[in-house]
Amino acid sequence: MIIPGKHRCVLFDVDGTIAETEGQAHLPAFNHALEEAGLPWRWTHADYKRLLKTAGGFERLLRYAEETGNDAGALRHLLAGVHKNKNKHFAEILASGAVKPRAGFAELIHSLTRHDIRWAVVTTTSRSNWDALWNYSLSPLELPAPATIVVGDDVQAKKPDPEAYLLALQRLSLSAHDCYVIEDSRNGLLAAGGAGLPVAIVRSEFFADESFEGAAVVVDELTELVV
Ligand code: XBP
Ligand code: MG
Repeated sequence: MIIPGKHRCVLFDVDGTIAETEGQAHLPAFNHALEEAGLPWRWTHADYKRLLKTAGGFERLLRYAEETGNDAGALRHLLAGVHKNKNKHFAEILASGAVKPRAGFAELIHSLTRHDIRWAVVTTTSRSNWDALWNYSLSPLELPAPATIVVGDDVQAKKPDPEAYLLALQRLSLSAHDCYVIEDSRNGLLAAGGAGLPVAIVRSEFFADESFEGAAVVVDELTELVV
């Protein structure tokens, strides 16, 4: 668990951890963008659960193209446009106020602040998606700003590669044993674990039944991590 006096920063994953953005915003935004591109693909909840094993929305589209027997290389340009449009629709959904942070998120940040523990963001989603979540869902909470924000645009390799976590440690000038990670997916656990960081898993809509072997603790809600 998070230990005041020992841990100096808690690194938060975004999608599924801070808010249930995958089901509430990314999935409907993908389907909207696919429709607007004139593609017949529509993703069900079950399709998306499987596709989420691939981190990165663009990479997810390429994988689906391959799986369905399409020439992913030939579709690259089209799918880059679909991905951009998906993120536009994602921001529109967030702007509507439909996506709230998970229960206990603000309480957890305030409890960390009381113990002089900072918080940071380590996600491989696009920068624009983090900005939308911050502007529309989180800024009304009046939280202290994150110590650093690492997004997908900052790295070459997305989770489960540890690059995003290693970059966060470098920016924070902290070592792995000074920090603690909260993630919701196996890819996130592998990424943080690969950087030598201890990880708490908070179960989320799409990843609740994944294997979390190696996690320090697995909880259902962020409230259980309040210090
Ligand atoms: C979450 C993801 C992201 C989002 C979509 O990454 O896999 O790809 O589903 O975001 P993390 P983009 O677990 O690091 O938050 O479309 O911007 O890639
Ligand atoms: Mg996640």
